[in-house]
Amino acid sequence: MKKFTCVADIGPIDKAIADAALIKKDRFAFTELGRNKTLLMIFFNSSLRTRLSTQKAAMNLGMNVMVLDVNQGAWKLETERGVVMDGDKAEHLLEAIPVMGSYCDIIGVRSFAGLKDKVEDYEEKVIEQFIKYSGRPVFSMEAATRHPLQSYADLITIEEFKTKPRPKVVMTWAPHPRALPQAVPNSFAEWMNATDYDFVITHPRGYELDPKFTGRAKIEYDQRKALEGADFVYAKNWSAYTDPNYGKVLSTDRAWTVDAEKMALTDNAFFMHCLPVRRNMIVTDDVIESDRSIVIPEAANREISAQAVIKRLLESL
Ligand code: AN0
Ligand code: CP
Repeated sequence: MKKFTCVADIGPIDKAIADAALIKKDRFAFTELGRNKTLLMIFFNSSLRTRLSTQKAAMNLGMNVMVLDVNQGAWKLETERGVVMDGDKAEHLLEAIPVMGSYCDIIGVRSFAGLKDKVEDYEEKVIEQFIKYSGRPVFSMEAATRHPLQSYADLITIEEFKTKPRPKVVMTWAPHPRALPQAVPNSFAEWMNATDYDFVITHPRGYELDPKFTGRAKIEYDQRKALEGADFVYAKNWSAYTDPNYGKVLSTDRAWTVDAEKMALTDNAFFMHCLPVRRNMIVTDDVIESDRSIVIPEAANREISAQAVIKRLLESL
């Protein structure tokens, strides 16, 4: 595997699940693989889980790790070609990328959608430039349209907790005060569509996602109806995708908050969220603290998905 930005890169889903299980059994079984190899993690945006779990995963594989927060201490980067650089940006991404590539063997990039220009976001301009110009295998630590390490961890978590071969998984939109990217829901949908689970998406009208990601999912606008009989409830906020509202918050209606009354409609479902989560906007305290909430094991599986991905990239060097 030379890059990891989407579900297609990981190949057969059963193999991805088996790889993760193998790592989980003994995460230190491959410490020689990464010896004298360096991972560079580049963050254009904040992170808690991705930063720590990916670094830990690389250390489990015996790698050295460097982390750069581009917006803290590095030169401000210009990303457009043809710009007369007489403003506050001191360096161009087109030099910065190959320079960063020269110091490492593998690169992880976090670069969220700007939510201003849909075409630019959905072209994945930043991570695609890293793939093109770094000369190194590149993996996404959440790019503009997908968060595949999260979705892979979500898949591992569902596999661990499911009690029937074909669980009903419901992804529900929930309110949030700020505009968030569609990367997490796009990616979750893409990975769920690679399984044979019964997959349902529910959201208010106007929050339709790109059909390229939602694929075979059933779209149900009535949240209560969608939740009936669910085995897993996956809550997430996202901003509008469809024109002319791209990147906008259309609603903060707390009638969509996941609470105990909604969870009672499910088949004693597990509650999932990628975190960070805003309590009593997305989910109530009692639901996230309940014994059906699996947000902590879900986050812990980020170490496993990252390790499975970095292992495959190391094997390709
Ligand atoms: C980000 C998002 O929704 O994409 C990261 C989630 C992993 N969330 C926030 O910015 C709160
Ligand atoms: N879930 C997730 O990616 O969390 P961070 O933004 O904290 O990395």
